[in-house]
Amino acid sequence: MKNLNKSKILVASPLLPDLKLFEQSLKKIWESKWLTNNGEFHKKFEVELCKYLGVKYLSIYTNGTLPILAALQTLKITGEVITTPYSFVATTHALWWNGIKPVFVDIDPVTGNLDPNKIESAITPKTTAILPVHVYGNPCDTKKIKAIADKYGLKVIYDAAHAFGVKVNGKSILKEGDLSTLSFHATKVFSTFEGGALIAHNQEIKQRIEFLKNFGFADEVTVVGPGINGKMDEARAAYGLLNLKQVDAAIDRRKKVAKIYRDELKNIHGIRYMYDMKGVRHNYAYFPIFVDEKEFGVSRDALYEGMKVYNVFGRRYFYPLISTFSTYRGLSSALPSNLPVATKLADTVICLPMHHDLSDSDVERVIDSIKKYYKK
Ligand code: T4K
Repeated sequence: MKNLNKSKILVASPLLPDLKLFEQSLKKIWESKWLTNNGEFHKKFEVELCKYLGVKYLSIYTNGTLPILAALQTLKITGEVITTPYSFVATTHALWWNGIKPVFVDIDPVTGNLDPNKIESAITPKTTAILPVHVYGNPCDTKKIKAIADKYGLKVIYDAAHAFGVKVNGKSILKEGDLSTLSFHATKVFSTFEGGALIAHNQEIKQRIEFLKNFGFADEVTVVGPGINGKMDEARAAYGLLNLKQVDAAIDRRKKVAKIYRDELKNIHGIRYMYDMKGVRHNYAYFPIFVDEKEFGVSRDALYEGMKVYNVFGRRYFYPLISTFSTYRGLSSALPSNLPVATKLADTVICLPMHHDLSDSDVERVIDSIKKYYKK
């Protein structure tokens, strides 16, 4: 292959602001000697994020896992929560750390999201909430989920870690549910090294979130609840402010990469990919393909390992399923027979390299590395 022995192409690459501009921000932080605890950059970053995302109440966090933990605390969720096994393990761990029993429900094969038609049969008297994930940035069927939640009096918390900037018919997906969470990890569409956010819909809830994010302090001498330290520091808030200015261009480039992948892979039998959804402004956070071994010619794992020979490093997000990990596999809802669609997606998925920094020739090399194994 012509591209053999070239540099590594990784599944993700961080969105980096101009270093000189970041140095200027750091200089200001040095001069102010104010490093964390709701400083000027932090305040400004929250305001600008609200504007960009089209939401009213948002709290930034030091990573994307803490907002899920904090969302469950904020709404005082207990008992059982219905969730997806097809996600990053942080989603379910947040329930476990809160002493909540996860109840896994199967997913929709087209979007990879929790299948709303399977939720009702998993509801028990102990169910208090639903925790879906907009996986790969694909919006969940929020209408159906809301109808079920309203019928049974359940809360809905969306893990929107992948859904930065995603809109449905012009409306931010983050406005759905009772609360939504974001991740700004280095591998995400929008990044602050590590970081995240919790999105609320009214001032009262936002205030509770603020207390809980700062150890429960309401003032110097009053602790109103069992809070944690979820605060983001000034350096990362400054970094985020700079990245906000270039995230749209990054999403545009991702969209172009997705188009090339789709055009080039459409005639390869045994490779399925996901399509844009009607009325959705996607962010192209990931580009998953699903390998049908019989049609394609080699197994998913053979392709995954084989691509590495050409220095192309995809990832099998989300394999293994969360429900197969030792903490969860004893749960009755974790039985593979309860999760046939999720099991199939997990067993066949490869997320191809997808980021703003891929050149056309990088994308071509990824495609070549797949074609190399076609019908082998
Ligand atoms: N909910 C959902 C649905 C999530 O997907 C996640 C995180 C969370 C919640 C929790 O949010 P955080 O607490 O993480 O903010 C990565 C990320 O660590 C994780 O944030 C993400 N989901 C998950 C899907 O992917 P790994 O273990 O696959 O990352 P790693 O270190 O293997 O990196 C992946 C690729 O990115 C590598 O090929 C190298 C490249 N990379 C990585 C880093 C860290 C870079 O180019 N630069 C970097 O700085 O989990």
